[in-house]
Amino acid sequence: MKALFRIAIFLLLSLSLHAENGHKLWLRNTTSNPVNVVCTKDSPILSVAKNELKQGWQGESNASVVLTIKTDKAIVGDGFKIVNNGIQANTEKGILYGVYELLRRQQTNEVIKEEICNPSYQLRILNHWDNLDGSIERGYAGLSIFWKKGNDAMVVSKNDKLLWNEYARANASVGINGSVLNNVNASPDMLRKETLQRVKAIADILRPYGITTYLSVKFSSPALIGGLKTSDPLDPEVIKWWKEKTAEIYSLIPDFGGFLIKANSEGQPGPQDFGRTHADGANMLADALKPHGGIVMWRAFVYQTSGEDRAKQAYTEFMPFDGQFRDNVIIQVKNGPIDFQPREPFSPLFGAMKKTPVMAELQITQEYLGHSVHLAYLAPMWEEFLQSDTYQEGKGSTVASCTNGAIFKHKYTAIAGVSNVGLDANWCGHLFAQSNWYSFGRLAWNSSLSSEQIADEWIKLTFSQNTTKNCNSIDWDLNFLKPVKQVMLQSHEAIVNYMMPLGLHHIFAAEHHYGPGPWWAPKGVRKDWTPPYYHQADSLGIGFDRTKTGSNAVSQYKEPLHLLFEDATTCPEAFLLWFHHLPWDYKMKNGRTLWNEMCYRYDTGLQEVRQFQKVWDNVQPYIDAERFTHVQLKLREQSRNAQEWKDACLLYFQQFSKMPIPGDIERPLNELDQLIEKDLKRN
Ligand code: GCW
Repeated sequence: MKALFRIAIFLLLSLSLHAENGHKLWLRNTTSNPVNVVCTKDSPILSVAKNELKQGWQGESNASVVLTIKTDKAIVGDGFKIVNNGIQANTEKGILYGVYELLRRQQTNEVIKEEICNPSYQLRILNHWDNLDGSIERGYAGLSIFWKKGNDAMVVSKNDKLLWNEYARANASVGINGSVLNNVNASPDMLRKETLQRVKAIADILRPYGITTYLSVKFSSPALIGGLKTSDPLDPEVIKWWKEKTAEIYSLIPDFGGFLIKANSEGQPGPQDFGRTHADGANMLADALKPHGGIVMWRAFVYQTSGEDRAKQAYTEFMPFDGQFRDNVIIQVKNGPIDFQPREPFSPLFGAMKKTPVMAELQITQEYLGHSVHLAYLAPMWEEFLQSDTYQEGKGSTVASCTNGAIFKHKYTAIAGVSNVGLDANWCGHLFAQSNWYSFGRLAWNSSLSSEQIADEWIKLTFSQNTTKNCNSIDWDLNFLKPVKQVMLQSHEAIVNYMMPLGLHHIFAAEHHYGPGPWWAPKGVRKDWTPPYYHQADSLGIGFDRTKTGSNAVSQYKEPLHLLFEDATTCPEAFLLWFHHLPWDYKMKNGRTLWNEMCYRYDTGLQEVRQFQKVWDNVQPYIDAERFTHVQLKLREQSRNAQEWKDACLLYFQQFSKMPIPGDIERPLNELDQLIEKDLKRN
């Protein structure tokens, strides 16, 4: 019996050792050649760099790789230079990033030539919306890797350390150099002594990978945990409390990065509660951080129940303060003016705030893009955003160049991504969601990379062809890389098509932000949280009029964009119903009516996902069984969801359009009332 038991354990163990559960992310080279690393200096960061070279060297056996820290004006910040026998940089972090770049090029068979690589943004930061009880707001990959509930919540285990180490390594490998460890809907308990001890433990593990630790803080902390009567930012006691708290943090974490704040937004406290302004609040915290070299990232995600179009409010509220912030305050602005919708035009604050550094907040976690069920490669969406021309300083004033220091010279340049990482074995819930973590890092490092190149790299690193038996590289490129890349590149647009084509937005059912709910408008819920507020469908037509006959949000954009968006005939069709309310029989550029075009778009989205299923089934011979099945099942669910999106939206809007669904597309399969009922039950 005992022997049998042992054999069973052995079999289980060896199975789990070979399990391909995606935990290794894009860092999966298994064999390496011997290499001689030459570096005269030593430090924790340099040790990581040396080890990575030894573990991952794919170049000539016994080659010498020289790591040199030497000031060179052409190298900026933590940039580096690939030289013929190694890496040169101004800083240790530069060496680390150079090493990862070198190894990546070896693994993906890219050219390795003398070249300087400088980062687009100095600060490349992940925002974790992780709560102290271990749950994650808008997280779809399990519980938090940082926090947990229970009596041992603050105990740092061996496993914790191992995981944080792996997490740090993954970030460093793509150039991410900062992590905000907790939710912007922050608990005041974050700043308690016991919690800060755990923050210190995390920071100690992240540091050798060049990652700076930041925290989200609650504005009312002085009153909530400091025993003060107020949290008024101009009150001397409050100012003192923040100074002392900040000093306490720095005594534990000398290289602490600073605070991220959501204030006077969605019920969070802020300076306005005391009759003060965003500038008063941000500057008070900035003054506390300044002596230690820390920064404040103050979010501009604000909208009140004032009745003003939600899309206009951040601009209205923040523009008057341009130039009034300390130089260590950065205004953090979501890519679009509403809220991470499948597609939005860029927020008009980009390029408009000229005297204050502005950083973009992207959402890596798929809150509005099918959670971790739908395959959504997000780099094309971010590329579209970063390359959008704001025209603020003339043609070519792209969002990227307005935020990366190319146009406006501020002390800091930064970009943030809301993380999709959790305790799931594969970190991100969906295997392909890993590509979004990867892409965020790559774009933060180099905002001009194309989404195609990033997809190419990620596929090569993640599904290394070496693991595929009996397959040569031409075969692999043609029959795996190419079709899978095509699916990735098409995936975001497919979702836009079956969820919210032509500029429609926020028509999700309820709070989960997952399934369709153009009908959803329960009594008592804020109007600007309900879909009818956004789609405005009625017997006359559909869409949100943001022209001068409507909310005039178009006026927040600089010419020639203002006039371009104002006129339905010049407005890009991708944003048509974002800016216009148009009749159902409005004539599109291709001659179809608006209603017919909507029908075709919804159907196209669905057909695209059905196509993705076929592509994936065809690549089965090139991939391990576990990852194959994982994606296959997800795609099946996505197809069913896409069908529901199409049916729900077309049948619902048809009640207003009173027009038939064009005869050549597949008929709906679901009944509208059943979809509504299903949605009600779910909530
Ligand atoms: O997108 C919305 C989310 C909230 C989130 C908020 C924000 C963290 O639905 O869950 O809260 O935005 O960005 O502050």
